[in-house]
Formats: sequence, structure tokens, C-alpha cells
Amino acid sequence: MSKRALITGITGQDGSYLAEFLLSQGYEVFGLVRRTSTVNFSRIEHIQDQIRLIPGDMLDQTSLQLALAECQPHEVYNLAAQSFVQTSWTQPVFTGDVTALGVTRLLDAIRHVDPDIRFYQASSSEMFGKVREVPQRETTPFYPRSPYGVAKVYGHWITVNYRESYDLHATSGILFNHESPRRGIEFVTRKVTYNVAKIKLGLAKELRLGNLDSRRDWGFAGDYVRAMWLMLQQDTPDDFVVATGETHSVEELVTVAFDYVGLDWHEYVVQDPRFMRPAEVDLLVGDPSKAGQVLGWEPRVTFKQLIQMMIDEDLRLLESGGKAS
Ligand code: NAP
Ligand code: F7E
Repeated sequence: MSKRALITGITGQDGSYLAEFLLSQGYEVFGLVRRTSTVNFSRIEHIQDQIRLIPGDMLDQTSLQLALAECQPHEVYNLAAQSFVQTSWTQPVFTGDVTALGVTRLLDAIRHVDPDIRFYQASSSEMFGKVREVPQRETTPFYPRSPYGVAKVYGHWITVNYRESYDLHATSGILFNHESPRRGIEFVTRKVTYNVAKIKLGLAKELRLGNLDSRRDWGFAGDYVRAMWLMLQQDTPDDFVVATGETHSVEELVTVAFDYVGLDWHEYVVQDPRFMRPAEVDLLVGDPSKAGQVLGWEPRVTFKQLIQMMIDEDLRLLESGGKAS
């Protein structure tokens, strides 16, 4: 009998890679999708006939219970969130409702429908915020710097609490930034690669960015979903940092991207205060040694390969007359 998995956030970047990965492992894959007036399944179109989509919303407790009862999963991966940090300042309550309380709704639904379900929570390096330690590891104290980061700290601790209170197999993956050609256009890597491709093709003249000094530990999303699955195959639930262990500034990202297409970034990049944040996370770099030792996980794609892969895909998309969705 094949295993069944339910993915919330299946229409997002990670959800689409995780669905592909679980299908390749022989899983029956279910995805929770919320009702929107315009449907956007672009990231899962290519696998839509192999998965089952179930309507539901992280804001609606009943829909979560019905979804679990319908698909009876062995594993639940909670990837749904309002995940864009900048938006969390203009929609702090909504962000808290989906990204923080949504986790409790789902955990409580699991507890009542089938407490044997294994649960993965998509925690984030944004919880480390104003970092207390370099590099950041599982035991580093949290100091979030945005409503999004605060919501993720809640999601992390409620996962730990349900593990300890009800003996659920509930695991928190503390993932550092991970990117891909499927990354939303609002995030800085994809914003850079998409606009560099446009500039290269003569379709744009400039790229407007915010803070060029902040540093991130950027990996490839395809590598990171493998770590999520490995976490749920362990006998004991736990917390794991998933990262590359390398950090790069936004300026380095811009340099690598423009260099790849033979252009000088100084001629195109304009700093725009609209993209500055009320409070910034200056430096993130993770220590993935626990994931290496316990899960046998390590990243396969380097920072440079990642950026070049994203530019290649954006050039292909634009040359074929497509647009970022
Ligand atoms: P993403 O592309 O923004 O996807 C978010 C997903 O959540 C989408 O499928 C979205 O559905 C869904 N969603 C939002 N609100 C919902 C609601 N009320 N009910 C049901 N579904 C809802 O995010 P991602 O980059 O794949 O990240 C996946 C998860 O990992 C998120 O929880 C994120 O916060 C976390 N995370 C990401 C990173 C990273 O670097 N990517 C790092 C650490 C943690 P729609 O298509 O309907 O909008
Ligand atoms: O910003 C700076 C910005 O929006 C990265 C989410 O997946 O990873 C992501 O959060 C950095 C920040 O990602 C622009 O100020 C400069 O310092 O790509 P980002 P993020 O905020 O790190 C974590 C781990 C998550 O969990 C989140 O869900 O880049 N930056 N100029 C800019 N950022 C954006 N978006 N746009 C700019 O124009």
C-alpha cells in the first residue's frame, strides 16, 4: 500500500517541488487549495493529473478537519503561509492568522482526526532575525524582526508544544532561504534574475532594489524539500536547521547575476526606498551539521549554479513570449 501525504501550500514554490518528490517516492499526494477568484495552478499544472486537490483554507478549522478525514494521510506537510516578509508589515493580523494560528488549527485537527499522522512545520530562519549567534543552529535563541518572523516563532513553538503535550510526531524544519525558477517574483533572487533577463533582452532598462547589504544563506528549493521528507522518516520528531552554511549579500547576488549575462550592474541598479524594510534582518547563515549527521542531508546546488539556473530559465521564459506568473 502506498503512503498518503497531504501538502498545504501545494501551489507555492516548495509545495510544487515537494509534490514532485513525493510522487517519485511512490506516494499518493493530496494538496489543500484555497478558493480564489482567479485560479493559479501554474506551478503544479504539469503534475495535476497525478495529484488530488482538496478545497480548504488555513483560516477555516472545519475545512482542515474535512480534508484530513477525506484523504487520511500518513504525513502532513504544512507549507501554507503568508510568506512574504514585506507584506507582513502591511497585513500583520492576516499574517498572524494564517502563518501562526493556522498551524494550531491544523495540529488540533490532526489530534482529533488521527494523532498518528506525522506532521512537518515549515519554520524559517527569519525566526533568528537580529541574530544572537553566528552561525545559527537549532539551539540559537530567536529574535524575529517582522510580523512574519514573529508568526513563524509561534508556529514553531506550537509544533513543539503539541509534540510534548500530545506525543504527536510533529517536526519543525528551520529552513534558510531557498530559491528556484519557481520562486515568486516579489522575492529578491527571482526579482533580480527575471529583471536581469529582461534587461539582457532589451525589455527593461533598470532594476529597482532596496537594501543591498543584507546577507542571506541561499540554497535550492529542490534540495530543501528532500530534507523535509527525510525529517518525517525519522523515528523521533525533532527540530532541524536546513541551510548551505554560506552567506552572500544582495550586492553579491546582483554582481553574479549581471556578470553572467555580461553586463555591469552599476549601470542598471537603482536603490529605491520603497523596498527598504522597517526592521531588517542583516545577516543569516545556518549551521546544517545536525541535518547532515542525523538525516544524511546536504545541499547539491551552489549559490552561483542556482542564480545561473534561474537566469537561464527566465531567459527561456521571456524568449518564448511568457511572463512571470
Ligand atoms: P509560497 O510560494 O509563498 O507558497 C505559500 C503557499 O501557501 C501557497 O500555496 C499559498 O496558496 C498557500 N496559502 C497561503 N495562505 C493560505 C491559506 N489561508 N490557506 C491555504 N493555503 C494558503 O511559499 P514557499 O516559498 O513555497 O514556502 C513554503 C513555506 O515555507 C511557507 O510556510 C514559508 O513561510 C516557509 N519558508 C519558506 C522559505 C523560503 O525561502 N522559500 C524559507 C523558510 C520557510 P495560494 O497559491 O492560494 O496563494
Ligand atoms: O529578501 C533584501 C531584503 O524578500 C531577502 C521568505 O521566503 O526567506 C524569505 O524571506 C533580502 C532582504 O526574502 C529587495 O531587504 C533588497 O534583506 O527575498 P526576500 P526574506 O525576507 O529573506 C525566509 C527564510 C522566509 O521564511 C520567507 O518566507 O533582500 N532586498 N532589495 C529585497 N527584497 C525584496 N523582496 N525586494 C527587493 O527589492
